[in-house]
Parts: sequence; C-alpha cells; structure tokens
Amino acid sequence: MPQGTVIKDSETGKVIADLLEDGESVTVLKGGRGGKGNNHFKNSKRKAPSFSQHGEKTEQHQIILELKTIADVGLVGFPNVGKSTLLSVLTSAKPKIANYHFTTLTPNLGVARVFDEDFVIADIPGLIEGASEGAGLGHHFLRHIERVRLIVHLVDISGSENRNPLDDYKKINEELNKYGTRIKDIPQIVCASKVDLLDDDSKLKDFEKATGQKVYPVCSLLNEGLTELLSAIYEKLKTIPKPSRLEDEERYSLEKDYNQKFTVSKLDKGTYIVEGGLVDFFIQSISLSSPESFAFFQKNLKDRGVVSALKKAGMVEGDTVIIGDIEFEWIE
Ligand SMILES: Nc1nc2c(ncn2[C@@H]2O[C@H](COP(=O)(O)OP(=O)(O)OP(=O)(O)O)[C@@H](O)[C@H]2O)c(=O)[nH]1
Ligand SMILES: [Mg+2]
Repeated sequence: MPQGTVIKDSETGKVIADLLEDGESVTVLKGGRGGKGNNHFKNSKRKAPSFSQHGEKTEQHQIILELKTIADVGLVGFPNVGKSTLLSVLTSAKPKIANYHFTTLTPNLGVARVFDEDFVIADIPGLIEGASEGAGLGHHFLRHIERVRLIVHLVDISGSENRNPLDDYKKINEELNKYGTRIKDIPQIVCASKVDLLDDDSKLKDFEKATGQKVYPVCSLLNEGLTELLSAIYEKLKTIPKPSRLEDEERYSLEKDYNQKFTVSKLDKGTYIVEGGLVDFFIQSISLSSPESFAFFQKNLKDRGVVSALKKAGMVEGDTVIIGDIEFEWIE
C-alpha cells in the first residue's frame, strides 16, 4: 500500500490504522482457522468420531483505504492562479499547465532543494468556494492538505480573471477552516502570483495591508521572487515538526470486536464446540497448566456468556466441550 494510506472502518468512519512510514504493515482482520478432520476428535472412548469441524468462517468487513498525500508543503489557491506553474519552477516536476480551471485533477508532487535540505511540495488542485461541503472536487482534495506541514497560499494578485484577490484569499481560508481543526492549525505563507501583470505595486501593498500578512510576490514565468519564497519556506519548515499520525486517540480495532465473538454448536450427542474470535483470544491468553488456571478459564467462560450459550444449546453435566485444542468434560 502506498505510504500515507489511512485505513478506516466504513461503518463508523473510525481510523483503524495510519500507514505513515515506508514499509509499515497492519493486519486488519485475521483469516479463520482451518477445520479439523474427524480423526482429530478420536480418544479412548470415541474410537470413530462421526463428526468433524468445518473451517472457521472468516470475518467480513468493509474498510476504506484513503490515500493522503505526504508532502511538507501544500500549494493551495483558486483554479488557474498558477499553482502548477509555480511547482514547475520551484521543483523538477513537470505538471500540466493551461489557461483554464481544473487543469490539474490530482495533486502533483515535486521535490525542492534549498541548501542541503530537500522538501516535497504538493500542488493541491480543485479548491473553490464550498469545497468543504463538497463543491468542485471538494473533500477529495482537502484531505490531501491534512498532512502538510506548511501551506503556501497562492493568490492571483493581478485579478486577471476579474476576481478580487482579497475575496479569493478569504474564501480559500474559509474552506480550509471549515474542513477541520487540523488544517486550520497549519501555518501559512501567503504568495502573490502573476505580478508581471501589475502596473505598479499598489495592489500588492493594499493586499498586504488588508490581510496583515507578509506577502511574497512571484512571477513564475520570469522566475522572479522564487529564491525569496524558497528561503521563507525553508526557514518556516525548520520550526515545524514532522507530521504526526492522524487521531492520536485510541485506535479503533476490528480485532478487539472479533475477539468477543463466538458461536456454540452441537457436534454430536453430548459434544459441543465453541468457535470464533473468542476462542483465539482464550488460546492466546490462557494456559491450562494448573488446576487454578483451569478454574480461571471456566470463570472466563461463564463471564463471557459461553456457559449460558452452551446450556441453551442443550449441554448438561458430563458433556464434552471443545474449544480450540482444549477438550474437557463439563462439571458444574
Ligand atoms: N502572466 C502570468 N501568467 C501565469 C503565471 N503563472 C502562471 N500563469 C498562467 O496562468 C495559467 C494557469 O496556470 P496553472 O499553473 O495551470 O494554474 P493552476 O493554479 O495550476 O490551475 P488549475 O490546475 O486549473 O487549478 C496558465 O496559462 C499559466 O501560464 C505568471 O506568473 N504570470
Ligand atoms: Mg494546476
């Protein structure tokens, strides 16, 4: 699975695992154990058992695999402001550039080098007003921003499409804020694109004043302002820790759930079998080396409702109970 894949339970949406590191792996659900032939159930009294055990039914569960881009810097801004063009001059990436909206449909990644430091920049496309509610390509793109350490917010300062740069800036920030606290807390560098289309720097000054932010002017076509922008990114990144895993609270575990489950069935007259995830749990956690441990095992069977289920199925004193590799006679 690609680095940056988040595994979620499709029913609850809860995070099961977050594969942040290269080569990380996780078992979400275990396969069932194989069945046992009738020979396995032979003993001194039972010479030719008429029953065998089927392989365990495996658990089925729907999960969502969500890929979140892993990048240090996320380039955001309205369509056509020049994000891909900027990426192409800051890094060796060769994204498609064209003078229409939604040219870029999936994030482009590029590596920029400043001094001896490499960092990954992602061009995050598709952000428009209402993106946090699903407009445009909505959440699809916003999720890629969740993990970046720094946002470079690009605004077309020339207003070349008859838009107001300040409105654009506010709208994108609104969408980012609406998406979730994690994105809201990511530091931003504000960058003004297409400065070559300005007559003078009054628009730039006004924008800087209105936002109260330091604004980095760039012209990707003429390679202007890039060194200043890259140094600002470099300096800022030095102060921001590497990304943490999503949702640091306790992981949701399908396995835990599975470990509680069991089924009881009658194999033969006077012989009952307990199967399911709980059996695995018992086998892993209980050793039956002493009378005390057997008493503990029996108490657990009672506490977890196994004994009442067995009785419901017809078990009476003296009957045989099979749980995993353990076979014993039921005594009250
Ligand atoms: N004049 C001028 N035009 C630019 C500059 N940077 C980009 N452009 C032009 O702006 C248009 C859009 O550029 P893109 O880089 O494709 O814009 P984008 O933000 O990636 O757009 P989407 O992928 O559609 O979201 C292209 O025609 C570019 O040539 C610039 O600094 N000055
Ligand atoms: Mg683009």
